[in-house]
Amino acid sequence: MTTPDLSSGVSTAAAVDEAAALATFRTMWDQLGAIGVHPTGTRRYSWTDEDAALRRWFTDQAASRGMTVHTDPNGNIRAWWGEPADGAVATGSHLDSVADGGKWDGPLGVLLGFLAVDALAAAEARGNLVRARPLAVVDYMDEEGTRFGVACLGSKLMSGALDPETARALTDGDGVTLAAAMTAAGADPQAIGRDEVALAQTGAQVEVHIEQGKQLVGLAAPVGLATAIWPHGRWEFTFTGLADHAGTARLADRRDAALPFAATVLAARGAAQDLDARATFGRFHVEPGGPNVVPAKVVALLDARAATDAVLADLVDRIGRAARDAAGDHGVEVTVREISRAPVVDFDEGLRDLHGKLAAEAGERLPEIPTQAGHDSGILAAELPTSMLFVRSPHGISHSPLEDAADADVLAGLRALVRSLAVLVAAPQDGPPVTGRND
Ligand code: HGY
Ligand code: MN
Ligand code: MN
Repeated sequence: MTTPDLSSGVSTAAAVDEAAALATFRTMWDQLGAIGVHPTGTRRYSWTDEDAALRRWFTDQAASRGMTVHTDPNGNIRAWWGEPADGAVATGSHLDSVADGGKWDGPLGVLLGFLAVDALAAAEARGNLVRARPLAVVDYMDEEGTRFGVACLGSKLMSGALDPETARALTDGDGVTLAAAMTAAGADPQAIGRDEVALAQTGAQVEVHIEQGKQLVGLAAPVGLATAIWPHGRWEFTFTGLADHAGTARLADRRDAALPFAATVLAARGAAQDLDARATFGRFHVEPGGPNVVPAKVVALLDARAATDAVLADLVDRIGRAARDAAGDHGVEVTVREISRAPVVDFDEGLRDLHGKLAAEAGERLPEIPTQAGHDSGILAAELPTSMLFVRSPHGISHSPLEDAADADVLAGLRALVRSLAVLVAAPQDGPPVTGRND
């Protein structure tokens, strides 16, 4: 395993004017905060008016830095510092959100990507950085999967992990397909799919993200380095019973679809507890949905995650069995359908080694931590070297308006990003920006 030469003045190339960076961060933050933010939380969903506003904000940020913007066929948008070329370095994250989410999950990585360009451009102007390859700040399309149910849509399409035909047919809560939503937004759904150009142009990717837990609080560290992502996925459970009168139908005669669903929610919690895993039914709907009608149908999405692929399989199997048993007890039918599944991800050892060495040289701590959250960098790890830097979240709460980060921790994340990008963009063009992939 090798990493780029660190002997050539990384500290001068990676110097950050922290007061200026913080001022810029606040301005960008305020502009972004005007888009899709409601009293109950952030709602930024793919291919909506808010999504278009986010893209305009991104384009304006790029233009103000003299960067050119390209949107790839999968709707991922890149701001280029330098001419697009194979083997470029990428950073960034996503601007979409969960339903009534926070402001940090995703945007932090995009904002710090632009701030990193500011710092590196200043270093170049001082003569402290000789850039050998371009840098792209990326906003990946629909990371959360809030609208169409499948997470990391942009990176899964880009890498070929999701079949384009399947993707085009995904529907939102109103029955609008991804294809129709893209068309309405002026994009071409027929062009989606594995993108050899974007893959070749992404020589390595470093993503900064808010930590979505309390590991860094426990470690008293402002920034951490991701080691691995737990395997995870989504499964649709459909319970089908029979509608009847909520007053006159005798209990013994009912085929109430909500009953086995309720039992399955509890069983999922028990199985997750037993296996030290996670299982959540966060989205479900009841049909016909009348207050005085026995539920005829419940359609529910299970989000399940575990430390290994085998434990995840066991977890989903246990929950499926519990659903079938409970359905049988209540005269209800149940079907289980896998919507998506991502295997375990081990982030690139060459990049991890680079981040660790640079942190040590700078005298800063960079503890290594695994995560249970999914990310575009996890999807792309199957194709190219990727890594993730996590910024401490003071309460550990995420996918909630309570998401937060302290200024000092944001700046620590920026320093960690800039010193790594300074090395990567200076890496000679006759090879990859970093070697030591996990293959
Ligand atoms: O759901 C996730 O793990 C991520 O935050 N998209
Ligand atoms: Mn998220
Ligand atoms: Mn995220």
